[in-house]
Amino acid sequence: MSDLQLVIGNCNYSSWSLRPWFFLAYHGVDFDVKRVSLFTETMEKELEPYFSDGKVPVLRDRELEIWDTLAILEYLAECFPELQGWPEDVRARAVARSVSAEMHSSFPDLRSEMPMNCRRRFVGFKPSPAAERDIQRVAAIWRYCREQFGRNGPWLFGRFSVADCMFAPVVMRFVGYEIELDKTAGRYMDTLYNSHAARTWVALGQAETEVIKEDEAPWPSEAI
Ligand SMILES: N[C@@H](CCC(=O)N[C@@H](CS)C(=O)NCC(=O)O)C(=O)O
Repeated sequence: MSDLQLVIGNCNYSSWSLRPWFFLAYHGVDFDVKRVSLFTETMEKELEPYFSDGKVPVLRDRELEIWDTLAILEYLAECFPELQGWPEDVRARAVARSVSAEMHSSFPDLRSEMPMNCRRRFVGFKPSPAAERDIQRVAAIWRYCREQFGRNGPWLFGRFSVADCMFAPVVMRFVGYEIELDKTAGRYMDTLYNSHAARTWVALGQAETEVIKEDEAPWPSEAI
């Protein structure tokens, strides 16, 4: 049993859960997972012992509980300095925090129109103008980070960082809703989606059988 326990929701749907899980899985950190089935009768009971107000993800480090994605990622970056959760350069780090905070607090139309659904392809999906604006903003962020700070590797800031974890669910969405992007953003998506951690998460989602009706976009889709 590990000192670290991460409480997550359904891998297929829980975009917030993916973020800290991705950090731990990418780095091969030893941690236990407690998975709860979102929006079921058992969910409330299972989350009762936690202080997080009925939401996932939650991280437990022995007796300490941390909730809310960005706070969990900040904590992990501090606990494992050797993993360099944030870029080393102060300017890159400031921008990494800006884009991570923007991801945490913005893109309402993208979120509501394109719920994460790792095991399906929404063929022919057409975003509304508002969601299209969110999509273009995300693509611009990826281009900006890659062009300004991405020289030392294929991730947003070269090396893998918390910022990549924050955008992982958006990559899942863009793949699922078949969103076409420019070359730079497209290459970044390939890097993330083809990483071992992302492939593992998608496989976990595919193996799940629960269907959350409210999280299914009203578009024709195909299973992958
Ligand atoms: N801002 C929170 C959002 C967490 C959140 O909304 N999680 C969803 C699952 S993806 C949840 O637990 N929903 C259950 C509910 O709202 O009752 C974070 O960053 O962790």
